[in-house]
Amino acid sequence: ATAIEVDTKPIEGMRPGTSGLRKKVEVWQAVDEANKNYVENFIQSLVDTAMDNNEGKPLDTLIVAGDGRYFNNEAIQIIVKVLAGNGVKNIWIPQGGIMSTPAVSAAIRTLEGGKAQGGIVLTASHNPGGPGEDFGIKYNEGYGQPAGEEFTEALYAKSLELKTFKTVEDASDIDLNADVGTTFEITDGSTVTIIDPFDSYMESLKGCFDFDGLKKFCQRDGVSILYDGMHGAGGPFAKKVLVDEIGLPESSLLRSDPRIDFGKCHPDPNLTYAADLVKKMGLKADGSSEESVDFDSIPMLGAANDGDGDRNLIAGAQCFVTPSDSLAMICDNWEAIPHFAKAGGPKGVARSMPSSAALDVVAEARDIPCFSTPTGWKFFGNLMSSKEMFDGTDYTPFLCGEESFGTGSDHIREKDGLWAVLAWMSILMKANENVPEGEPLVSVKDIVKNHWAKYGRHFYCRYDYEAVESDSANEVMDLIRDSFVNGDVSSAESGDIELVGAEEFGYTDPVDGSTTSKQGLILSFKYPSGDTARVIFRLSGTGSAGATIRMYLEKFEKDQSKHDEAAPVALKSLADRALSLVKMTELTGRESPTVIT
Ligand code: VG1
Ligand code: CO
Repeated sequence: ATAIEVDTKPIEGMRPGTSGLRKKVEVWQAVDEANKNYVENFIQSLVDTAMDNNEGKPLDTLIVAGDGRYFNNEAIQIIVKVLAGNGVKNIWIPQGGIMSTPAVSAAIRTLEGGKAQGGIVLTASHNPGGPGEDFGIKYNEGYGQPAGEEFTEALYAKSLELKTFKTVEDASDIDLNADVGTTFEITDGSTVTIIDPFDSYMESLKGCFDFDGLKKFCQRDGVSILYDGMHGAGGPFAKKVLVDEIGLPESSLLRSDPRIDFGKCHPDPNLTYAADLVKKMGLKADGSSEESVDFDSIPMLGAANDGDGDRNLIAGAQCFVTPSDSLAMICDNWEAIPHFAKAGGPKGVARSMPSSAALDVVAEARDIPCFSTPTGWKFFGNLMSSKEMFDGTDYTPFLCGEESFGTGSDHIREKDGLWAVLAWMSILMKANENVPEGEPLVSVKDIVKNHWAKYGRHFYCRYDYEAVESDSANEVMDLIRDSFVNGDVSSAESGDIELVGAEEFGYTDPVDGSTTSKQGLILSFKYPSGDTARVIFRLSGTGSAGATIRMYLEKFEKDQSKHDEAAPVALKSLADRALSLVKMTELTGRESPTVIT
């Protein structure tokens, strides 16, 4: 085929958000004439930006893969042509077209010695897929990390000025199911190669965990695991790891075949959307226990991953582990994870600002440097790659996480759903090391309760108000900013729980000094008892229509006798107080949140 240049018009609205650009699939499909060449325009802007960062030269090697949602394969075919038109020499596509986001990150880092300069990932992550639902594209750079804001802003600027895109003429479609190693010559200078989706990722996980030990542990009486793939891209990877390698029975896997519409489910692994798994773990949707179920009949560990396999939900029998707690507990139990144990513990840990301070408490006790970053995995990349910031040695393992069910380490540069599952399996294995055969095993619940007893509990939950009209959402944010951050907290209407502080979070990257502002409005409260709490308001950057307001609630409780309450109950009065202060119902018309996680 031959490369050609085609005239096009700029299309508004291509500014990537927290993690790539997400739109209704019909926008990408250019159902409306106004969106003609939508995919081509976006990819051309992306390639132009990547070439600018490559001294203006065409890229040598790129990976293109997606989470398998509706329009995945059609988009791959279009993108291959645009990349070939732009002279990208090697285009690597996984067999079947599907890879989880963490697997793409791993492949960028290590496949053929880390030859890929980046990866184009077709996913809208935890957003639903199928006609009428979401499709998305994001870009990961050379270390496997999501492109930062400098890149995405440059891409956006280019998209507004685009006059032409490059593609090829008379090229036939690639057979995505061809054998691994098959090559397709698109133009003289551009070849597609079908790669193995699993290799690099398996290698990176094996470097983190003791697979042989886990295999033995899983044969013990009383050890059983349930994994819910939510019909996303994580399923086939879970099968490889949990069944083929670790030897768990196939019945450990639920919904692990990828489907274009995720079986019509919302592939977001939380208490609401992973309802079946949550029930099987003896839990109710508010995270409290279903006491009528016999504890011993419930699997030891339950886990779910999202559409692109980078998020995780962790639960034990009758015990939901909040993501913020999970992160703190993984940190405190680093001895159980070879990747950390080899270095005498993680050299640093980080969490997104709205995640709870449970991690900070552990990091302080264990003398590990701890960072708080804006929301989105791209902000962890620099910290994870900076050896100099720590002890300068080559091996500087790092642990990161977000309250939004994202956990991972520096083995790759994305959050990693299966990594979190293996981390918890490893913690359970270590906790049961000295428990004799026939004795009751240490459960997730035991580990969680002991942790709280030692460090205190950070009650945590998040209210999401989805698809709010953008103007009303902005009014809520402006009210907080004007009245409390720039105004005076003492002007707040009085109430039982006193508003004592307000600030807007901004971040300066400690590695490259880049700054990011307006990353969340933080309200600090004081109870009559003297207890303190905080509530954060943020607008989501991953939606595809209207605005989503997130309200994050957190309250620390040292007193062990109060640890058994369900989080939404413990935080109800704080939530009511904050909602009334920000006039949520008045400004948005919403009486209650869309989901509470
Ligand atoms: C959300 C989460 C954020 C996460 C992002 C991408 O962003 O809050 O923590 O990194 O999704 O996750 P926002 O801007 O909507 O709050 V994924 O699994 O959707 O790539
Ligand atoms: Co995701």
